[in-house]
Amino acid sequence: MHEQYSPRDIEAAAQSHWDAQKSFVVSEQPGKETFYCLSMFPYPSGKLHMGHVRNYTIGDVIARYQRMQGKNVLQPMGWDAFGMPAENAAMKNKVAPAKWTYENIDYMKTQLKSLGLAIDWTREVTTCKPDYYRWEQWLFTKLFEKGVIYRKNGTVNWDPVDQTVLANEQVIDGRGWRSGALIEKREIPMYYFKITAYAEELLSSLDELDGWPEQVKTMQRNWIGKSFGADVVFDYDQASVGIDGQLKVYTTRPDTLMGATYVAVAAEHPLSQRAAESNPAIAAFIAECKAGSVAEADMATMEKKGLATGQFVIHPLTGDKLPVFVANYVLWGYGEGAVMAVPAHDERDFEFASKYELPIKQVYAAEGKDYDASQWQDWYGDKAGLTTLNSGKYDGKDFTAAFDAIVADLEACAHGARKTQFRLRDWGISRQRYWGCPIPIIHCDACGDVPVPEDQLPVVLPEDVVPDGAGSPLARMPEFYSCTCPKCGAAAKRETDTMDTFVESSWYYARYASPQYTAGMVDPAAANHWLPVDQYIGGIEHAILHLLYARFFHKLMRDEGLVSSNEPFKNLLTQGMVVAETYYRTLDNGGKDWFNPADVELERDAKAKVISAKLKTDGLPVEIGGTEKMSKSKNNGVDPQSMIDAYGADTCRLFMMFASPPDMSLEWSDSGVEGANRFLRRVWRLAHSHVSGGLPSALGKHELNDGQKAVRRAIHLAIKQASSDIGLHHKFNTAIAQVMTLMNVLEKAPSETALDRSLLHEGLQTVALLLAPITPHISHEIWRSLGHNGAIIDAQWPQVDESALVQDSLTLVIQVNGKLRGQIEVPASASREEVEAAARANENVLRFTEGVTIRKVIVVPGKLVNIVAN
Ligand code: ANZ
Ligand code: ZN
Repeated sequence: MHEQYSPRDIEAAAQSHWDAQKSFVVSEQPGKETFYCLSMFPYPSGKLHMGHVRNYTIGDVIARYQRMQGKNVLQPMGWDAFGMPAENAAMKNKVAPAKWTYENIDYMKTQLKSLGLAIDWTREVTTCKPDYYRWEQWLFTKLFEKGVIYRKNGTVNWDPVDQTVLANEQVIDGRGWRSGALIEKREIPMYYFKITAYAEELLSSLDELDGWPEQVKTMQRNWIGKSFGADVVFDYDQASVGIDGQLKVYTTRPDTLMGATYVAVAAEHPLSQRAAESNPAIAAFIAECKAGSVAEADMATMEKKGLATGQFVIHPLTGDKLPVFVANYVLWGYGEGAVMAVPAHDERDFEFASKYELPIKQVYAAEGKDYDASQWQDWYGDKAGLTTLNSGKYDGKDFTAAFDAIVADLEACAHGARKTQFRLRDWGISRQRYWGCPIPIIHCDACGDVPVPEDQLPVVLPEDVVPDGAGSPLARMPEFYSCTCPKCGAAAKRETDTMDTFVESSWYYARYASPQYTAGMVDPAAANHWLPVDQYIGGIEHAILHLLYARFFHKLMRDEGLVSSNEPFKNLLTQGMVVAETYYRTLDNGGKDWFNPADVELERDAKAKVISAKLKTDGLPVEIGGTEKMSKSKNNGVDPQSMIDAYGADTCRLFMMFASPPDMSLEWSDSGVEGANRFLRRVWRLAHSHVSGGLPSALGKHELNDGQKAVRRAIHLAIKQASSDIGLHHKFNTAIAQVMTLMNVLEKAPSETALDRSLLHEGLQTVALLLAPITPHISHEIWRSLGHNGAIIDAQWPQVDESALVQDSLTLVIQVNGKLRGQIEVPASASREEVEAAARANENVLRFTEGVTIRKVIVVPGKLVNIVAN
């Protein structure tokens, strides 16, 4: 063991040991308990960022800990390699997305390796490679034949200048991100996964996921959005509409039907279309609605607008005539594309009715409360404790009674019916982009859409193409799209759209079980051996779509007989963000110029509080902008590589795990990193000075003196606490704090006698073992130096010796009426009565209770005694 802690050397040595031993290559071992630990795979954007490092370190700590529990641990890694950034980089640098992607993968792989992750690299999966996506295409053809995938028209953002379809995030304030042109909505044929057929199961099986954060399950539930309501049918007013007919609306609040004062329909609704024929203002309004983004978030915040169509419909219960409006807040893709508006009790209707001065009719009241339009929220949402009014025969009812009575009457006159529906839409997966998995369909004039036969898969994406931003290059490559129909042999055209990249990330976790399998998507035996994933770790930003799609795919694969479980991820850990301070100067135009923390020097007061900041290059002040998620836009990212290069992977890992619990945000701090490094140097120094005195004999059943007992107790207390912190709660930060406490004890412990040295040996061994999942390299080296032949990677997690925890005597704090009045020493085995008696006999207690009566004695075992007296 060298005197100096040199991470570069010991990390290289540990990593080559693991490589040579193939330490992390796993295979199925019947009878041995498995643990599948998976971190969300990265998009190969160029280099690792701090969020990746945090994610993969958390996963690695869990994987290594589980291995030390004696389990057969699978921890794989791969690349979510299709996607838009590669196309953008291609346009900018004139290099093919494939080349850019593969180069990034090479570099990022060396970065991941330098972190010392316990990954089975023989299972690496790269989603842009044909051996992966061919199985995605295979499943697509199967599902297409089953009708689980179908084709229909969908709405996309169309950039009329670039002549291309844009993703939602490429539309900024209604304009194309490159061209600046106003975006139009267009209807084009697309392929859809019928995820709605699984809506009920996706919802109900959330209840089985005990190992998922409640918050994530709630987000999924809301996204699936099961609602209980009714369809309500309004007859057309023949005179104003011009024809006989019926308008159907979906409502979750049929109980408020008596408060409906108008109806509103979407721009695409037949009633709007009909009105537009004779009314140019309506036609113009409809055109305006069709422009703009299709993103749902924008729909929620935009200003409510509409026009009266001049049409009326008949209220099914009162016979009143209600005006029909066309309104931009009514979505065509939801319910019936029409709403009965109840402005007194619905936020959107209230905003609309107030703007257009439409009647607002209150149909609910709380006892003793008058309706106040400015406080209408009181009447919306919270239905508990309200009763109906202004509702004729339905007056005086609570929500459920009003709901049931009104729906019963609607059903009786065939003008409505109870209905449950989901907010979840089918998943449109067609993308008019080049760098994605080709959709395996051939269009034949005679036979229609024909799935590519299995023996012609994969449909290979050419990799040497440089896109130019003007539509999909595949659509301009006859060598790609010209083909013959597999059914009739006539000339046909291959589909040139590619799949949403969420498709690849929906099943990669299953492919890892048998990544080289050539006879199918997964080898069912291997998949069922490893799945479901025991621990999945990733960012909260994937709480909805990725996790929902992966859960959906798991059920699709189950129904194909490929896996036998119902859910892919048993336990989920959503890690917090990595945040850092931001610094800026305000520019003349009001914009901000952001400076990287590395380029800023801080001035601190005596209490180390930052009082000002200046730029290193010019020495002039910069503003402090507060902590934010590390991002390019705020220029507050810290490159993990610079930290690894400067301090080594172990320091980096230790800092990440110590700075905060994994599900909380982690604030970057240079001093925190330095502190982590200092601690590792202390560990090293103690280990070095210990082993340079020669290795002691093993600790036998010796008589320990009181001081030695205290040391041994500290060792086993650290084991006990760290085991529950890591194993039960994933609180790596407090586990590390336990090791730090132990180190304080060990550094002060005497090392004169052989027994002292044996005890220190046990202590250092424990430090190495407890730190092994977190800082595996330094643990590897110290373990070796402590005289072990086997590597620490094959060692078991340490066991608590309960006898070492037993204390002969305890020191208890004594309070009188909550105020500290002294301490007593009692035998550890003392009963509650004995403790109380000792406390009452204490001279301070006697002094402070003189002249008053002791009313109560509260004993908190092991901690304190409080005497209540007055
Ligand atoms: C009357 C009413 C009264 C409503 C009230 C709400 C509160 P969720 O819960 O998301 O399922 N709605 C129905 N179809 C719509 C569409 N195509 N575009 C916009 N809004 C639509 O939403 C159901 C509610 O959303 C329905 O219940 C309807 O407004 C509205 F005090 O009907 B409600
Ligand atoms: Zn054909």
